[in-house]
Amino acid sequence: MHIHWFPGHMAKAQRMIREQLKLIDVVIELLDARIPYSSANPVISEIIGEKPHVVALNKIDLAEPELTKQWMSHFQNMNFSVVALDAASGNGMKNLIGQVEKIAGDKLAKLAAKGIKPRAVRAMILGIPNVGKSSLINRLLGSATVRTGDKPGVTRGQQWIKVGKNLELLDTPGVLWPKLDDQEIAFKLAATGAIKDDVYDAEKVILKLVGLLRDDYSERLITRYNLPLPLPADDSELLGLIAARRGCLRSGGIVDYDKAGRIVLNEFRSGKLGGFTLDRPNTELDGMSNN
Ligand SMILES: Nc1nc2c(ncn2[C@@H]2O[C@H](COP(=O)(O)OP(=O)(O)O)[C@@H](O)[C@H]2O)c(=O)[nH]1
Ligand SMILES: [Mg+2]
Repeated sequence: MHIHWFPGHMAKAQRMIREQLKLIDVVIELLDARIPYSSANPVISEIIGEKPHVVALNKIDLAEPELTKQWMSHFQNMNFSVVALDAASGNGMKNLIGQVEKIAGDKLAKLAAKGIKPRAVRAMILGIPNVGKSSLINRLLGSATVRTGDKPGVTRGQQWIKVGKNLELLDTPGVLWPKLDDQEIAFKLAATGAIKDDVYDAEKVILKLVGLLRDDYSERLITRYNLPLPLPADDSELLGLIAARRGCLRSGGIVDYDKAGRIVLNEFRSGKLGGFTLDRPNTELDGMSNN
């Protein structure tokens, strides 16, 4: 499951981001609202240091609203700026810009007090793959008035996007690696699509997902696939039932577990089975060393 992130890659990514952060006033840390703990980089606080940052919970349209609220309170209680986003539809964008400008305003006021001329606030987005960084940047590009040209210090080809009155956003996000060594987290990353489908054992992930749906969301499962009660305790057997309901059969009437599994995974990821939040603030709180 860990093929894409060698220690060398991580060191390089970290070095590049640290270099860019020198130019940045505010960091936007993008997390997946379905897994705010599991989608956080393991050393994010080390990378960001003292720099002000806004935690942005993205994909709220795919999460459970009640748990998103709890996560928001959790971050607020820790004195973080936090916003809820749906970068696909653009929901929450204004709020994000407002929060970034607000916390950057404090910093600019300090600079002004030292006699430094007022200037636009510079922000950059950090997050693990697939969390929605490009979607967010495209959204903000849509509302941008000017794309400012290349400036010294920024890698060639990178630009500042002028968003709103006083905000400039680096048009290239910092790509962070996810937490790699915890199998429970790896499962959540795979199930939500943060880890590419070809680098994990799909069968295992799907069976575990089916089990999770049975244990914690049985009503949705029963309704969606019109399943008879009681649900089998065995995950494969349950997947077999779903396969039968969806007509997933190979020639000769052999159950196509693979096809049924992909249907469940896709419907889980796309919201057809409802919203899911797999990390709970109460449970994950102790592990939240990074935020
Ligand atoms: N439902 C939903 N999908 C999103 C949201 N933000 C991004 N996506 C989708 O998530 C996938 C990964 O997004 P992308 O911006 O490429 O992520 P990146 O790897 O961090 O740049 C794409 O299929 C997006 O359409 C969101 O808020 N809601
Ligand atoms: Mg991207």
